Amino acid sequence: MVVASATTIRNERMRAVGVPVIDLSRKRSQVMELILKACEDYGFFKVINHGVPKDVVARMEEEGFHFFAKPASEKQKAGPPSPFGYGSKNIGFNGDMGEVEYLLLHSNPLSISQASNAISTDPTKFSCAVNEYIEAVRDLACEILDLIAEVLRIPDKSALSSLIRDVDSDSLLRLNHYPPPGSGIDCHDCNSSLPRHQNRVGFGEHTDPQILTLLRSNEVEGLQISLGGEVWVPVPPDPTSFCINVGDALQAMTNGRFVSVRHRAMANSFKSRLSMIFFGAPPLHAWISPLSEMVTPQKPRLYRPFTWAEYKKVTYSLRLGATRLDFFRTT
Ligand code: GA4
Repeated sequence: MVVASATTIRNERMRAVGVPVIDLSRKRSQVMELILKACEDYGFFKVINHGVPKDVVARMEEEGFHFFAKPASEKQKAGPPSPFGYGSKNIGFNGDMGEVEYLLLHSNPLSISQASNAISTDPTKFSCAVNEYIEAVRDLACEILDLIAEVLRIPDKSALSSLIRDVDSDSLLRLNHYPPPGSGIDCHDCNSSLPRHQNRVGFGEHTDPQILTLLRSNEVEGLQISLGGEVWVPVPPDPTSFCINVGDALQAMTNGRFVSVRHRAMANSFKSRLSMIFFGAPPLHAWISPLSEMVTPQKPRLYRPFTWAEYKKVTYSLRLGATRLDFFRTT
């Protein structure tokens, strides 16, 4: 008799019923358990009834589409994205490329207001939309992190959320625009056997370095999550929900109990895809280390303590798809 492993059962469940969808308006205790399971099994889930106002999302989306519709020469004026601003195709500093153009912004209001001048002809309107959006998604991220702290029985219920609430938090906002093929930023791999529109990697596979990521996209598909190997699960687009994923820092703090999910974005659609992604991060000087409640004689410490600044330095020295947490393992 062949006995299916827990991983096989988990993967089959995901393939059969899709990604976990958690209704945040349900009973708190139920929501907590569902989040725990999703973070342990996949490091990924969707939330509905999340409380982020529709008009806040709509204003941010409108600003995004307005910017990306500009001529390339106008958009370049808001670049390069080192560290913040407009970028096209180049991701990071080590040669990673994708069929994507983007705006990378720090969540700090001062940094947003400085960046806005080169991004919009109405910088006040742009920065208001960004600040409101960040405030709303940061609240949602904190609510989820408080539920996580509670379900993990961490005595300080704001131990996780306080890191991204901190005024010095290094949280980021990224707007990724994946234009349809033939729209100017197209680089087809001629050796590929796949039809022209089916193999365009918008943003290559990677994990997010931060604590928690909140992604909202328009009605165009593209996001996929990895179940290991070459098994990719498409996440159906749903503009009313947020996709949440565990980042490397949360994997380290939970001593590997939660998994930082590998994901990628394809740019195969004939429609423009716009995703708006909040990366909840600690301040640069904050220490990341497995929480004492997560370390037991049966589950010894997997990662050595490190500062967020140290982690970022390693992250930016490596390629997009690197498993950077391995550099911080104790064994
Ligand atoms: C992935 C998650 C975020 O988009 C990001 C990315 C960053 C960048 O685009 O500058 C990185 C990538 C991301 C991880 C590895 C490094 C850094 C590009 C890259 C090759 C803003 C982040 O924090 O890490």
